[in-house]
Amino acid sequence: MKKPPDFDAVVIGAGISGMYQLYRLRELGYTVKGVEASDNIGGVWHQNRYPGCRVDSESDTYGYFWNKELLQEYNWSERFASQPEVLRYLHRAGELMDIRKDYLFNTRVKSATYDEANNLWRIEFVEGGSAPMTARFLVSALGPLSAPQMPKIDGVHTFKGETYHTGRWPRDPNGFGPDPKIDFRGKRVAVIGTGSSGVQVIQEVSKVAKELVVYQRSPNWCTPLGNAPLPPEEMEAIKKRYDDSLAFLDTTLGGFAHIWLEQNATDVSAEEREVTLEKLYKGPGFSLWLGNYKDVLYNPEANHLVSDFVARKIRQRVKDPKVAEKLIPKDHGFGLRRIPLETKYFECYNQDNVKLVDIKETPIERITPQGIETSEGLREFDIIVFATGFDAILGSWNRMDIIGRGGVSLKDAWKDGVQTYLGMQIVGFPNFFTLVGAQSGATFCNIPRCSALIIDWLSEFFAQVKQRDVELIEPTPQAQAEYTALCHKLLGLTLIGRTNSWFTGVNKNLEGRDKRDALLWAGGNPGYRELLGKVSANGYEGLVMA
Ligand code: N01
Repeated sequence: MKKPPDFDAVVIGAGISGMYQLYRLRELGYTVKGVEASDNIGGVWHQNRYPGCRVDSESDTYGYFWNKELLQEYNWSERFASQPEVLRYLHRAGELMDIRKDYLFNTRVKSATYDEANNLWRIEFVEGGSAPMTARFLVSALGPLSAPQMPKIDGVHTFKGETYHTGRWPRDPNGFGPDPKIDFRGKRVAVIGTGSSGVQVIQEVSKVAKELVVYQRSPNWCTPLGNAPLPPEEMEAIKKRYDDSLAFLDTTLGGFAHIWLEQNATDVSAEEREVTLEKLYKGPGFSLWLGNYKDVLYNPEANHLVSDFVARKIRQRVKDPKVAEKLIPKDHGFGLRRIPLETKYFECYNQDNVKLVDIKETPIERITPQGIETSEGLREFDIIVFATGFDAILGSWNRMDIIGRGGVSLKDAWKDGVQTYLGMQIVGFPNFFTLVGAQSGATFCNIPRCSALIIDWLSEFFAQVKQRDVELIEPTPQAQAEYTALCHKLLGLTLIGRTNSWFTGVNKNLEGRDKRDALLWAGGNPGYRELLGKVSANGYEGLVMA
Protein backbone atom coordinates (compact mmCIF):
# COMPACT_ATOMS: atom_id res chain seq x y z
CA MET A 1 0.00 0.00 0.00
CA LYS A 2 1.20 3.52 -0.86
CA LYS A 3 2.09 5.81 2.02
CA PRO A 4 -0.05 8.94 2.21
CA PRO A 5 1.89 12.21 2.21
CA ASP A 6 2.06 14.46 5.27
CA PHE A 7 0.71 17.34 3.18
CA ASP A 8 -1.00 17.71 -0.15
CA ALA A 9 1.41 20.50 -0.99
CA VAL A 10 4.57 22.00 0.42
CA VAL A 11 5.63 25.45 -0.73
CA ILE A 12 9.28 26.40 -0.35
CA GLY A 13 9.78 30.13 0.14
CA ALA A 14 7.81 32.91 1.83
CA GLY A 15 8.52 35.64 -0.68
CA ILE A 16 5.95 37.38 -2.84
CA SER A 17 5.06 34.37 -4.96
CA GLY A 18 5.43 31.61 -2.35
CA MET A 19 3.05 33.30 0.08
CA TYR A 20 0.40 33.85 -2.58
CA GLN A 21 0.67 30.30 -3.94
CA LEU A 22 0.37 28.81 -0.48
CA TYR A 23 -2.67 30.97 0.23
CA ARG A 24 -4.38 29.88 -2.99
CA LEU A 25 -3.69 26.20 -2.34
CA ARG A 26 -5.05 26.49 1.17
CA GLU A 27 -8.18 28.23 -0.15
CA LEU A 28 -8.65 25.30 -2.54
CA GLY A 29 -8.75 22.93 0.40
CA TYR A 30 -5.28 21.47 0.04
CA THR A 31 -3.43 20.64 3.23
CA VAL A 32 -0.36 22.88 2.99
CA LYS A 33 2.90 23.65 4.70
CA GLY A 34 5.26 26.45 3.84
CA VAL A 35 8.95 26.29 4.66
CA GLU A 36 11.25 29.27 4.65
CA ALA A 37 15.01 29.31 5.20
CA SER A 38 14.94 32.76 6.74
CA ASP A 39 13.23 33.82 9.95
CA ASN A 40 10.46 35.83 8.36
CA ILE A 41 8.35 36.51 5.30
CA GLY A 42 9.27 38.90 2.49
CA GLY A 43 11.89 37.04 0.42
CA VAL A 44 14.32 39.43 -1.27
CA TRP A 45 12.74 42.39 0.53
CA HIS A 46 13.54 40.71 3.82
CA GLN A 47 17.16 40.15 2.83
CA ASN A 48 18.19 43.15 0.71
CA ARG A 49 18.22 45.91 3.29
CA TYR A 50 21.21 47.88 2.14
CA PRO A 51 20.87 51.66 2.24
CA GLY A 52 19.19 52.93 -0.91
CA CYS A 53 17.40 49.70 -1.71
CA ARG A 54 14.08 50.42 -3.43
CA VAL A 55 11.80 49.19 -6.20
CA ASP A 56 12.26 50.22 -9.76
CA SER A 57 8.70 49.39 -10.77
CA GLU A 58 6.28 52.21 -9.97
CA SER A 59 5.13 51.43 -6.39
CA ASP A 60 1.47 51.20 -7.33
CA THR A 61 2.24 48.59 -10.01
CA TYR A 62 4.29 46.48 -7.64
CA GLY A 63 1.96 44.45 -5.51
CA TYR A 64 -0.86 42.04 -5.16
CA PHE A 65 -3.51 43.30 -7.55
CA TRP A 66 -5.69 40.36 -6.64
CA ASN A 67 -6.08 41.66 -3.08
CA LYS A 68 -8.63 44.48 -3.41
CA GLU A 69 -8.62 45.17 0.33
CA LEU A 70 -4.88 45.73 0.35
CA LEU A 71 -5.02 47.87 -2.78
CA GLN A 72 -7.53 50.22 -1.15
CA GLU A 73 -5.86 50.24 2.23
CA TYR A 74 -2.20 50.68 1.40
CA ASN A 75 -0.78 54.13 0.76
CA TRP A 76 2.57 54.31 -0.99
CA SER A 77 4.50 57.36 0.08
CA GLU A 78 6.92 57.50 -2.86
CA ARG A 79 6.62 56.82 -6.58
CA PHE A 80 9.32 54.16 -6.14
CA ALA A 81 9.03 52.71 -2.67
CA SER A 82 11.99 52.04 -0.43
CA GLN A 83 12.75 48.56 0.91
CA PRO A 84 11.21 49.20 4.36
CA GLU A 85 7.98 50.34 2.74
CA VAL A 86 7.79 47.32 0.42
CA LEU A 87 8.50 44.98 3.30
CA ARG A 88 5.80 46.64 5.41
CA TYR A 89 3.40 46.08 2.51
CA LEU A 90 4.31 42.40 2.33
CA HIS A 91 3.85 42.00 6.07
CA ARG A 92 0.39 43.51 5.81
CA ALA A 93 -0.38 41.21 2.88
CA GLY A 94 0.84 38.27 4.97
CA GLU A 95 -1.51 39.32 7.75
CA LEU A 96 -4.47 39.56 5.40
CA MET A 97 -3.68 36.07 4.10
CA ASP A 98 -3.06 34.83 7.65
CA ILE A 99 0.00 33.25 6.16
CA ARG A 100 2.34 32.76 9.08
CA LYS A 101 0.32 29.98 10.64
CA ASP A 102 1.23 27.71 7.74
CA TYR A 103 4.95 28.49 7.53
CA LEU A 104 7.91 27.01 9.33
CA PHE A 105 10.69 29.60 9.48
CA ASN A 106 14.44 29.03 9.89
CA THR A 107 13.83 25.85 7.93
CA ARG A 108 16.18 25.53 4.98
CA VAL A 109 15.59 22.68 2.58
CA LYS A 110 18.63 20.46 2.14
CA SER A 111 17.10 18.01 -0.29
CA ALA A 112 13.86 17.04 -1.91
CA THR A 113 13.65 13.51 -3.29
CA TYR A 114 10.90 12.01 -5.37
CA ASP A 115 9.73 8.70 -3.93
CA GLU A 116 8.44 6.89 -6.99
CA ALA A 117 6.91 3.95 -5.16
CA ASN A 118 4.70 6.22 -3.07
CA ASN A 119 4.46 9.10 -5.56
CA LEU A 120 5.44 11.76 -3.09
CA TRP A 121 8.26 14.16 -2.36
CA ARG A 122 10.35 13.63 0.73
CA ILE A 123 11.83 16.90 1.95
CA GLU A 124 14.77 17.06 4.31
CA PHE A 125 16.10 20.11 6.07
CA VAL A 126 19.41 21.52 7.11
CA GLU A 127 20.15 20.57 10.70
CA GLY A 128 18.22 22.69 13.13
CA GLY A 129 15.21 22.96 10.81
CA SER A 130 12.17 20.75 10.79
CA ALA A 131 11.97 16.96 10.80
CA PRO A 132 11.62 15.55 7.26
CA MET A 133 8.19 15.85 5.70
CA THR A 134 6.44 14.45 2.65
CA ALA A 135 4.17 16.11 0.13
CA ARG A 136 2.25 15.06 -2.95
CA PHE A 137 3.02 18.34 -4.70
CA LEU A 138 6.13 20.41 -4.14
CA VAL A 139 6.12 24.05 -5.20
CA SER A 140 9.47 25.83 -5.21
CA ALA A 141 9.10 29.60 -4.95
CA LEU A 142 12.77 30.22 -4.32
CA GLY A 143 13.21 33.51 -6.13
CA PRO A 144 15.48 34.15 -9.11
CA LEU A 145 17.65 36.58 -7.16
CA SER A 146 17.99 35.05 -3.73
CA ALA A 147 21.26 33.12 -3.82
CA PRO A 148 23.90 35.80 -3.12
CA GLN A 149 27.22 35.27 -4.81
CA MET A 150 30.55 36.34 -3.35
CA PRO A 151 33.38 37.12 -5.76
CA LYS A 152 36.37 34.87 -6.28
CA ILE A 153 39.13 37.08 -4.89
CA ASP A 154 42.24 35.87 -3.05
CA GLY A 155 42.17 36.69 0.64
CA VAL A 156 38.48 37.61 0.58
CA HIS A 157 38.03 36.29 4.13
CA THR A 158 41.13 37.89 5.61
CA PHE A 159 39.80 41.45 5.79
CA LYS A 160 39.72 42.69 9.39
CA GLY A 161 37.12 45.42 8.90
CA GLU A 162 33.39 45.01 8.36
CA THR A 163 32.10 43.26 5.25
CA TYR A 164 28.55 43.08 3.92
CA HIS A 165 26.92 41.51 0.89
CA THR A 166 24.01 43.60 -0.41
CA GLY A 167 21.87 40.47 -0.79
CA ARG A 168 22.23 39.49 2.91
CA TRP A 169 22.18 42.79 4.72
CA PRO A 170 21.97 42.69 8.54
CA ARG A 171 18.72 44.05 9.77
CA ASP A 172 17.30 46.23 12.43
CA PRO A 173 15.66 43.64 14.68
CA ASN A 174 12.91 46.08 15.64
CA GLY A 175 11.96 47.36 12.25
CA PHE A 176 11.83 46.90 8.52
CA GLY A 177 15.00 48.66 7.44
CA PRO A 178 18.76 48.18 7.59
CA ASP A 179 20.66 47.75 10.81
CA PRO A 180 21.17 51.32 12.07
CA LYS A 181 24.42 50.26 13.69
CA ILE A 182 26.06 49.98 10.29
CA ASP A 183 27.29 53.51 10.11
CA PHE A 184 29.17 54.70 7.04
CA ARG A 185 29.70 58.21 8.38
CA GLY A 186 33.32 59.26 8.26
CA LYS A 187 34.42 55.76 7.17
CA ARG A 188 36.65 54.54 4.38
CA VAL A 189 34.37 52.33 2.31
CA ALA A 190 34.89 50.11 -0.73
CA VAL A 191 32.02 48.91 -2.92
CA ILE A 192 32.71 46.06 -5.33
CA GLY A 193 30.11 45.77 -8.09
CA THR A 194 28.09 48.27 -10.08
CA GLY A 195 24.82 46.48 -10.89
CA SER A 196 21.46 47.70 -9.58
CA SER A 197 22.40 46.97 -5.94
CA GLY A 198 25.83 48.58 -6.24
CA VAL A 199 24.42 51.72 -7.85
CA GLN A 200 21.78 52.11 -5.13
CA VAL A 201 24.23 51.60 -2.28
CA ILE A 202 26.89 53.87 -3.83
CA GLN A 203 24.43 56.75 -4.09
CA GLU A 204 23.70 56.58 -0.36
CA VAL A 205 27.14 55.79 1.01
CA SER A 206 28.73 58.57 -1.05
CA LYS A 207 26.67 61.08 0.95
CA VAL A 208 28.33 60.26 4.27
CA ALA A 209 31.53 58.26 3.80
CA LYS A 210 34.86 59.94 4.34
CA GLU A 211 36.10 58.08 1.31
CA LEU A 212 34.24 55.78 -1.08
CA VAL A 213 36.14 53.73 -3.64
CA VAL A 214 34.03 51.95 -6.25
CA TYR A 215 35.59 48.87 -7.82
CA GLN A 216 33.94 48.52 -11.18
CA ARG A 217 34.45 45.58 -13.50
CA SER A 218 31.73 46.44 -16.02
CA PRO A 219 29.78 49.69 -16.18
CA ASN A 220 26.04 49.54 -16.79
CA TRP A 221 23.65 51.75 -18.73
CA CYS A 222 22.06 53.44 -15.74
CA THR A 223 19.13 55.81 -16.30
CA PRO A 224 17.30 58.18 -13.92
CA LEU A 225 14.70 56.67 -11.59
CA GLY A 226 12.57 59.81 -11.31
CA ASN A 227 11.53 59.17 -7.74
CA ALA A 228 9.39 61.70 -5.83
CA PRO A 229 6.93 61.70 -2.95
CA LEU A 230 3.49 60.44 -3.88
CA PRO A 231 1.01 63.05 -2.60
CA PRO A 232 -2.02 61.59 -0.75
CA GLU A 233 -4.47 63.01 -3.30
CA GLU A 234 -2.61 61.24 -6.10
CA MET A 235 -2.60 58.01 -4.11
CA GLU A 236 -6.38 58.32 -3.79
CA ALA A 237 -6.66 58.78 -7.56
CA ILE A 238 -4.45 55.71 -8.10
CA LYS A 239 -6.76 53.67 -5.88
CA LYS A 240 -9.73 54.60 -8.04
CA ARG A 241 -8.06 53.40 -11.23
CA TYR A 242 -6.45 50.15 -10.12
CA ASP A 243 -8.66 48.09 -12.44
CA ASP A 244 -7.64 50.19 -15.44
CA SER A 245 -3.97 50.06 -14.39
CA LEU A 246 -4.10 46.30 -14.22
CA ALA A 247 -5.67 46.09 -17.66
CA PHE A 248 -2.88 48.31 -19.01
CA LEU A 249 -0.06 46.41 -17.26
CA ASP A 250 -1.36 43.20 -18.78
CA THR A 251 -0.68 44.62 -22.23
CA THR A 252 2.96 45.57 -21.60
CA LEU A 253 6.06 43.50 -22.26
CA GLY A 254 7.04 42.92 -18.64
CA GLY A 255 4.01 43.99 -16.64
CA PHE A 256 5.70 47.36 -16.06
CA ALA A 257 3.96 50.67 -16.63
CA HIS A 258 5.81 51.21 -19.91
CA ILE A 259 4.94 50.22 -23.42
CA TRP A 260 6.97 50.31 -26.65
CA LEU A 261 6.52 53.24 -28.97
CA GLU A 262 4.89 52.31 -32.22
CA GLN A 263 7.81 53.44 -34.40
CA ASN A 264 11.27 52.07 -34.95
CA ALA A 265 14.21 54.22 -33.90
CA THR A 266 15.63 53.83 -37.36
CA ASP A 267 12.47 55.14 -39.04
CA VAL A 268 12.39 58.61 -37.52
CA SER A 269 14.57 61.66 -38.12
CA ALA A 270 17.56 62.34 -35.87
CA GLU A 271 15.83 65.48 -34.53
CA GLU A 272 12.61 63.67 -33.71
CA ARG A 273 14.52 60.83 -32.09
CA GLU A 274 16.51 63.21 -29.93
CA VAL A 275 13.34 64.90 -28.63
CA THR A 276 11.74 61.53 -27.88
CA LEU A 277 14.80 60.07 -26.14
CA GLU A 278 15.18 63.24 -24.09
CA LYS A 279 11.59 62.91 -22.93
CA LEU A 280 12.03 59.23 -22.10
CA TYR A 281 15.29 59.91 -20.24
CA LYS A 282 13.41 62.36 -18.02
CA GLY A 283 10.51 59.93 -17.62
CA PRO A 284 10.07 57.70 -14.57
CA GLY A 285 11.40 54.19 -14.04
CA PHE A 286 12.01 52.07 -17.09
CA SER A 287 10.67 54.70 -19.54
CA LEU A 288 13.83 54.65 -21.62
CA TRP A 289 14.32 50.88 -21.40
CA LEU A 290 10.82 49.54 -21.93
CA GLY A 291 9.01 52.57 -23.34
CA ASN A 292 11.48 53.12 -26.16
CA TYR A 293 11.27 52.57 -29.90
CA LYS A 294 10.17 49.04 -30.51
CA ASP A 295 13.33 47.96 -32.35
CA VAL A 296 15.85 49.01 -29.69
CA LEU A 297 16.32 45.56 -28.18
CA TYR A 298 16.20 43.84 -31.56
CA ASN A 299 18.06 45.89 -34.14
CA PRO A 300 21.78 46.64 -33.55
CA GLU A 301 21.54 49.94 -35.42
CA ALA A 302 18.60 51.16 -33.32
CA ASN A 303 20.33 49.96 -30.20
CA HIS A 304 23.45 51.86 -31.14
CA LEU A 305 21.47 55.10 -31.56
CA VAL A 306 20.06 54.85 -28.04
CA SER A 307 23.40 53.74 -26.56
CA ASP A 308 24.99 56.78 -28.13
CA PHE A 309 22.31 59.03 -26.61
CA VAL A 310 22.84 57.63 -23.09
CA ALA A 311 26.64 57.81 -23.47
CA ARG A 312 26.29 61.52 -24.23
CA LYS A 313 24.21 61.95 -21.09
CA ILE A 314 26.91 60.28 -19.00
CA ARG A 315 29.56 62.54 -20.55
CA GLN A 316 27.44 65.59 -19.69
CA ARG A 317 26.90 64.53 -16.11
CA VAL A 318 30.40 63.40 -15.15
CA LYS A 319 32.90 66.27 -15.01
CA ASP A 320 36.11 64.31 -15.54
CA PRO A 321 36.02 63.00 -19.15
CA LYS A 322 38.31 60.08 -18.29
CA VAL A 323 35.98 58.96 -15.50
CA ALA A 324 32.97 59.44 -17.77
CA GLU A 325 34.48 57.13 -20.39
CA LYS A 326 35.02 54.46 -17.75
CA LEU A 327 31.35 54.70 -16.76
CA ILE A 328 30.12 54.12 -20.32
CA PRO A 329 29.60 50.45 -21.21
CA LYS A 330 31.63 49.40 -24.24
CA ASP A 331 30.92 45.66 -24.28
CA HIS A 332 27.14 45.72 -24.59
CA GLY A 333 24.47 48.03 -25.91
CA PHE A 334 21.78 49.88 -24.03
CA GLY A 335 19.20 47.68 -22.32
CA LEU A 336 20.82 44.37 -23.15
CA ARG A 337 21.62 43.76 -19.51
CA ARG A 338 19.36 44.80 -16.67
CA ILE A 339 19.25 48.62 -16.48
CA PRO A 340 20.03 49.96 -13.00
CA LEU A 341 17.91 52.98 -12.17
CA GLU A 342 19.71 55.81 -10.45
CA THR A 343 19.32 59.06 -8.58
CA LYS A 344 22.35 61.32 -9.06
CA TYR A 345 24.54 58.23 -9.43
CA PHE A 346 26.83 59.74 -12.04
CA GLU A 347 27.17 62.97 -10.03
CA CYS A 348 28.66 60.92 -7.15
CA TYR A 349 31.82 60.69 -9.24
CA ASN A 350 32.11 64.49 -9.24
CA GLN A 351 32.54 64.44 -5.46
CA ASP A 352 36.01 64.62 -3.92
CA ASN A 353 35.31 61.71 -1.57
CA VAL A 354 34.40 59.26 -4.37
CA LYS A 355 36.88 57.45 -6.61
CA LEU A 356 36.26 54.98 -9.40
CA VAL A 357 38.69 52.11 -9.91
CA ASP A 358 38.28 50.32 -13.22
CA ILE A 359 39.41 46.81 -12.34
CA LYS A 360 39.71 45.84 -15.97
CA GLU A 361 42.61 48.34 -16.08
CA THR A 362 43.96 47.69 -12.59
CA PRO A 363 42.69 44.28 -11.48
CA ILE A 364 42.07 43.39 -7.86
CA GLU A 365 44.94 41.09 -6.89
CA ARG A 366 43.84 40.27 -3.37
CA ILE A 367 41.99 41.38 -0.30
CA THR A 368 44.26 41.81 2.68
CA PRO A 369 43.47 42.33 6.38
CA GLN A 370 43.70 46.10 5.74
CA GLY A 371 41.95 46.54 2.43
CA ILE A 372 42.00 45.87 -1.29
CA GLU A 373 45.15 45.49 -3.33
CA THR A 374 45.08 46.11 -7.07
CA SER A 375 47.94 46.20 -9.54
CA GLU A 376 48.27 49.87 -8.48
CA GLY A 377 48.80 49.05 -4.79
CA LEU A 378 46.88 48.68 -1.53
CA ARG A 379 44.02 50.91 -0.36
CA GLU A 380 42.92 50.59 3.24
CA PHE A 381 39.27 50.45 4.25
CA ASP A 382 37.01 50.22 7.28
CA ILE A 383 34.14 48.58 5.40
CA ILE A 384 33.89 46.53 2.20
CA VAL A 385 30.47 46.15 0.58
CA PHE A 386 30.15 43.26 -1.85
CA ALA A 387 27.49 44.27 -4.38
CA THR A 388 28.45 41.29 -6.50
CA GLY A 389 24.97 39.99 -7.17
CA PHE A 390 23.57 36.50 -7.20
CA ASP A 391 23.84 33.10 -8.71
CA ALA A 392 20.79 34.31 -10.55
CA ILE A 393 17.85 32.14 -11.57
CA LEU A 394 19.66 28.81 -11.12
CA GLY A 395 21.40 29.31 -7.78
CA SER A 396 18.47 28.91 -5.44
CA TRP A 397 17.57 25.60 -7.09
CA ASN A 398 21.16 24.40 -7.46
CA ARG A 399 21.96 25.05 -3.83
CA MET A 400 19.65 22.26 -2.70
CA ASP A 401 19.53 18.69 -3.92
CA ILE A 402 16.42 18.11 -5.97
CA ILE A 403 16.33 14.45 -6.93
CA GLY A 404 13.75 13.24 -9.39
CA ARG A 405 12.78 9.92 -10.89
CA GLY A 406 15.57 7.33 -11.04
CA GLY A 407 17.76 9.32 -8.65
CA VAL A 408 18.56 11.99 -11.27
CA SER A 409 19.32 15.38 -9.78
CA LEU A 410 17.98 18.60 -11.28
CA LYS A 411 21.57 19.80 -11.64
CA ASP A 412 22.35 16.77 -13.81
CA ALA A 413 19.13 17.07 -15.75
CA TRP A 414 20.13 20.64 -16.62
CA LYS A 415 23.87 20.16 -17.04
CA ASP A 416 23.71 20.66 -20.82
CA GLY A 417 21.19 23.46 -20.57
CA VAL A 418 17.97 24.27 -18.82
CA GLN A 419 14.83 22.55 -20.04
CA THR A 420 11.35 23.15 -18.70
CA TYR A 421 7.74 23.12 -19.72
CA LEU A 422 6.28 26.63 -19.30
CA GLY A 423 9.05 27.41 -16.82
CA MET A 424 6.93 25.49 -14.32
CA GLN A 425 7.66 21.79 -14.62
CA ILE A 426 10.48 19.47 -15.66
CA VAL A 427 10.39 15.98 -17.17
CA GLY A 428 11.55 13.42 -14.60
CA PHE A 429 10.40 15.56 -11.67
CA PRO A 430 6.71 14.73 -11.35
CA ASN A 431 4.56 16.95 -9.14
CA PHE A 432 7.43 19.41 -8.76
CA PHE A 433 6.70 23.01 -9.72
CA THR A 434 8.95 26.03 -10.11
CA LEU A 435 7.66 29.57 -9.73
CA VAL A 436 9.62 32.54 -11.11
CA GLY A 437 12.60 30.41 -11.99
CA ALA A 438 14.25 29.36 -15.23
CA GLN A 439 12.16 30.04 -18.34
CA SER A 440 9.26 31.30 -16.25
CA GLY A 441 7.11 34.03 -17.74
CA ALA A 442 7.58 36.03 -14.54
CA THR A 443 11.37 36.19 -14.32
CA PHE A 444 11.96 38.97 -16.87
CA CYS A 445 9.01 40.89 -15.52
CA ASN A 446 7.44 42.97 -12.79
CA ILE A 447 7.54 39.94 -10.51
CA PRO A 448 4.46 40.42 -8.28
CA ARG A 449 2.33 41.22 -11.30
CA CYS A 450 3.63 38.44 -13.53
CA SER A 451 3.95 35.77 -10.85
CA ALA A 452 0.30 36.37 -9.91
CA LEU A 453 -0.62 35.49 -13.48
CA ILE A 454 1.15 32.16 -13.09
CA ILE A 455 -0.21 31.46 -9.63
CA ASP A 456 -3.76 32.27 -10.71
CA TRP A 457 -3.36 29.93 -13.66
CA LEU A 458 -1.80 27.19 -11.53
CA SER A 459 -4.52 27.58 -8.93
CA GLU A 460 -7.20 27.00 -11.57
CA PHE A 461 -5.21 23.96 -12.58
CA PHE A 462 -4.85 22.72 -9.01
CA ALA A 463 -8.62 23.14 -8.56
CA GLN A 464 -9.14 20.71 -11.43
CA VAL A 465 -6.42 18.41 -10.14
CA LYS A 466 -8.33 18.15 -6.88
CA GLN A 467 -11.67 17.73 -8.53
CA ARG A 468 -10.35 14.96 -10.80
CA ASP A 469 -8.31 13.28 -8.05
CA VAL A 470 -5.15 13.63 -10.11
CA GLU A 471 -2.11 12.41 -8.21
CA LEU A 472 0.65 12.68 -10.77
CA ILE A 473 1.50 15.58 -13.08
CA GLU A 474 4.47 15.66 -15.41
CA PRO A 475 5.16 17.30 -18.75
CA THR A 476 5.73 15.20 -21.85
CA PRO A 477 9.29 15.21 -23.23
CA GLN A 478 7.91 16.64 -26.47
CA ALA A 479 6.11 19.53 -24.76
CA GLN A 480 9.24 20.33 -22.77
CA ALA A 481 11.48 20.20 -25.84
CA GLU A 482 9.13 22.45 -27.80
CA TYR A 483 8.76 25.00 -25.01
CA THR A 484 12.51 25.10 -24.40
CA ALA A 485 13.13 25.52 -28.13
CA LEU A 486 10.63 28.38 -28.14
CA CYS A 487 12.49 30.07 -25.25
CA HIS A 488 15.72 29.80 -27.24
CA LYS A 489 14.07 31.13 -30.36
CA LEU A 490 12.43 34.12 -28.66
CA LEU A 491 15.54 35.07 -26.74
CA GLY A 492 17.61 34.60 -29.89
CA LEU A 493 15.48 37.20 -31.66
CA THR A 494 16.59 39.82 -29.14
CA LEU A 495 20.01 41.37 -28.68
CA ILE A 496 19.67 40.41 -25.00
CA GLY A 497 20.09 36.78 -26.04
CA ARG A 498 23.46 37.64 -27.57
CA THR A 499 24.76 39.37 -24.44
CA ASN A 500 26.46 37.86 -21.39
CA SER A 501 24.50 38.68 -18.25
CA TRP A 502 22.52 37.04 -15.50
CA PHE A 503 19.59 37.03 -17.95
CA THR A 504 21.52 34.54 -20.05
CA GLY A 505 23.04 32.61 -17.16
CA VAL A 506 26.64 33.81 -17.48
CA ASN A 507 28.39 34.26 -14.14
CA LYS A 508 32.13 34.77 -13.96
CA ASN A 509 32.20 33.84 -10.28
CA LEU A 510 31.00 30.31 -10.99
CA GLU A 511 32.77 27.46 -12.73
CA GLY A 512 31.21 26.30 -15.97
CA ARG A 513 28.87 29.27 -16.30
CA ASP A 514 30.50 30.97 -19.25
CA LYS A 515 28.05 29.76 -21.89
CA ARG A 516 24.80 31.55 -22.59
CA ASP A 517 21.52 29.70 -22.08
CA ALA A 518 17.86 30.60 -22.55
CA LEU A 519 16.99 31.14 -18.91
CA LEU A 520 14.28 33.66 -19.73
CA TRP A 521 10.94 33.64 -21.43
CA ALA A 522 11.45 36.56 -23.81
CA GLY A 523 8.01 36.41 -25.40
CA GLY A 524 6.59 39.07 -23.09
CA ASN A 525 3.86 39.01 -20.52
CA PRO A 526 0.95 39.08 -23.02
CA GLY A 527 2.59 36.30 -25.06
CA TYR A 528 3.01 34.15 -21.98
CA ARG A 529 -0.59 34.75 -20.89
CA GLU A 530 -1.77 33.75 -24.35
CA LEU A 531 0.31 30.58 -24.22
CA LEU A 532 -1.02 29.61 -20.78
CA GLY A 533 -4.55 30.28 -22.01
CA LYS A 534 -4.00 28.00 -24.97
CA VAL A 535 -2.55 25.24 -22.78
CA SER A 536 -5.53 25.25 -20.43
CA ALA A 537 -8.08 25.62 -23.24
CA ASN A 538 -6.61 22.48 -24.80
CA GLY A 539 -7.07 20.45 -21.65
CA TYR A 540 -3.66 21.28 -20.19
CA GLU A 541 -1.89 19.99 -23.25
CA GLY A 542 1.69 18.92 -22.71
CA LEU A 543 0.99 17.66 -19.20
CA VAL A 544 0.44 14.02 -18.39
CA MET A 545 -2.01 13.65 -15.52
CA ALA A 546 -2.76 10.40 -13.77
O1 N01 B 1 23.79 42.12 -9.13
P1 N01 B 1 24.39 42.22 -10.61
P2 N01 B 1 22.87 43.14 -8.35
N1 N01 B 1 34.93 41.37 -9.06
O2 N01 B 1 24.73 40.83 -10.99
C1 N01 B 1 30.17 42.78 -10.19
C2 N01 B 1 17.68 43.07 -9.09
N2 N01 B 1 17.75 44.25 -8.26
O3 N01 B 1 22.69 42.64 -6.98
O4 N01 B 1 29.09 42.96 -14.61
C3 N01 B 1 34.42 42.57 -9.34
O5 N01 B 1 23.52 43.00 -11.49
C4 N01 B 1 29.54 42.61 -11.54
O6 N01 B 1 30.47 42.90 -12.56
P3 N01 B 1 30.28 42.23 -14.03
C5 N01 B 1 17.83 43.48 -10.55
O7 N01 B 1 17.06 42.64 -11.35
C6 N01 B 1 16.70 45.08 -8.30
O8 N01 B 1 23.36 44.54 -8.52
O9 N01 B 1 29.98 40.77 -13.80
N3 N01 B 1 33.14 42.81 -9.62
C7 N01 B 1 28.39 43.61 -11.42
O10 N01 B 1 28.81 44.91 -11.60
C8 N01 B 1 19.30 43.26 -10.76
O11 N01 B 1 19.67 43.12 -12.11
C9 N01 B 1 16.71 46.22 -7.59
O12 N01 B 1 31.54 42.48 -14.71
C10 N01 B 1 32.33 41.76 -9.59
C11 N01 B 1 27.97 43.44 -9.95
O13 N01 B 1 29.10 42.88 -9.28
C12 N01 B 1 19.54 42.03 -9.94
O14 N01 B 1 18.75 42.21 -8.78
C13 N01 B 1 17.81 46.55 -6.82
C14 N01 B 1 32.78 40.47 -9.28
C15 N01 B 1 26.81 42.50 -9.78
O15 N01 B 1 25.71 43.06 -10.40
C16 N01 B 1 20.96 41.82 -9.51
O16 N01 B 1 21.51 43.07 -9.12
C17 N01 B 1 18.87 45.68 -6.79
C18 N01 B 1 34.16 40.29 -9.02
N4 N01 B 1 34.64 39.08 -8.77
C19 N01 B 1 18.84 44.53 -7.50
N5 N01 B 1 31.73 39.64 -9.33
C20 N01 B 1 15.55 47.10 -7.68
O17 N01 B 1 15.67 48.25 -7.88
C21 N01 B 1 30.65 40.38 -9.66
N6 N01 B 1 31.02 41.66 -9.82
C22 N01 B 1 14.22 46.48 -7.56
